[in-house]
Amino acid sequence: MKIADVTVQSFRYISKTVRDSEGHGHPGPEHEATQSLVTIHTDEGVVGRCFGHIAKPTLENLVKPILVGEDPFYREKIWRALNERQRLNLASLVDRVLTVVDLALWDLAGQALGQPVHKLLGASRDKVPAYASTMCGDDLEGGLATPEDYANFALWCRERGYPAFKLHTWQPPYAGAPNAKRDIQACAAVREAVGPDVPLMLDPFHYYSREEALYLARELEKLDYYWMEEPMDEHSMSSYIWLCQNTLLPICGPETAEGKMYTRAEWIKHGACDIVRGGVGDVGGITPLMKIAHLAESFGMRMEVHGGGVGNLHVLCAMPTPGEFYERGLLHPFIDFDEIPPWLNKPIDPMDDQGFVHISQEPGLGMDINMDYIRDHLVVD
Ligand code: LLH
Ligand code: MG
Repeated sequence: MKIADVTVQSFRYISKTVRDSEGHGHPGPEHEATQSLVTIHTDEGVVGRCFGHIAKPTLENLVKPILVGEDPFYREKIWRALNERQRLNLASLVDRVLTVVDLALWDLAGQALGQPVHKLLGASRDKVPAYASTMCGDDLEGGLATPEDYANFALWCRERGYPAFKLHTWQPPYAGAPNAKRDIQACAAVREAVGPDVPLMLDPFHYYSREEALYLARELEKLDYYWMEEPMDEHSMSSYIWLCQNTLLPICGPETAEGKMYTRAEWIKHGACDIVRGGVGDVGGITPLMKIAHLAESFGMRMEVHGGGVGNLHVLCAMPTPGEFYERGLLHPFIDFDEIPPWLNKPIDPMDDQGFVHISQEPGLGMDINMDYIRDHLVVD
């Protein structure tokens, strides 16, 4: 089997999420937005698909020359070629392109073999407990504007079945943000509301100073939080080593630092995290994320997966050691996260009332795509 072509279809949909000036998502007025579907075609008619975008020049000049004519089962070879080609093309061949290609190749393999991806990886489970992961704080009345709002929303999430809860607190451009004391007020209000037994996590402003991060950590120790992630710029690994040495609170990272499995190896080796982190979108796909999972296993360390989506769910169902939670969100009191997007016929991460997300047993990534919707809403360039 050989790869014959790679195509990108962009289509319109109505979004209820808006981005603030720093790029964080919040509920907002309905507006038109675009989504894309990447398809890898083979000479035998089998295809692999993944949602995500590849810009036309990157597709034509970098992706297709590496993929077309190649055996689609040679995922390692293809991933390595893309990884090497990034060096002189950092602005266009971004990690997210590697992610979408790698996920589409895993989907293709599953379609060809009639097996779901987590079973091709070596399955370890078929369901994963989720945690409710909030959007960042805002100033919307009844939204996530006050510590009490977080507490009320945590109670709602517990009712919905979520066994654990993570706060993303306030970030610029919101007035008064960042403010470590206010973050702790929200964390304390949530702990007070849900009681001592619910695992709670904090993901605050990502550019606090060492002293502010340590203040947060020491207060969260008192509130018996389960972990904190990314309170400082992750490019300063020394700051994270320092933080880990000064607190008993588990520090989870790196999340957004570039460098794929190489960066995660350095963080583990230097004691910059207690729980290692990565998601398919951060590290370039399922192929490198499984390497990080095995790295974590080899060091007797936990890995917590960043973000939701089918790729992360398959990795979570194939990880040898926990990976305790699936990050479900980002959630907000004004948004119905269980609403199925129009380009899918079924949800990709259905959660039961016990808080378990169940993986699809259909071949490949297991997405039930509404191709009619996509065809009817194509953006023609
Ligand atoms: O900054 C944000 O909007 C969130 O932190 C977001 O990146 C989210 O994906 C995250 O960090 N989850 O853990
Ligand atoms: Mg995070």
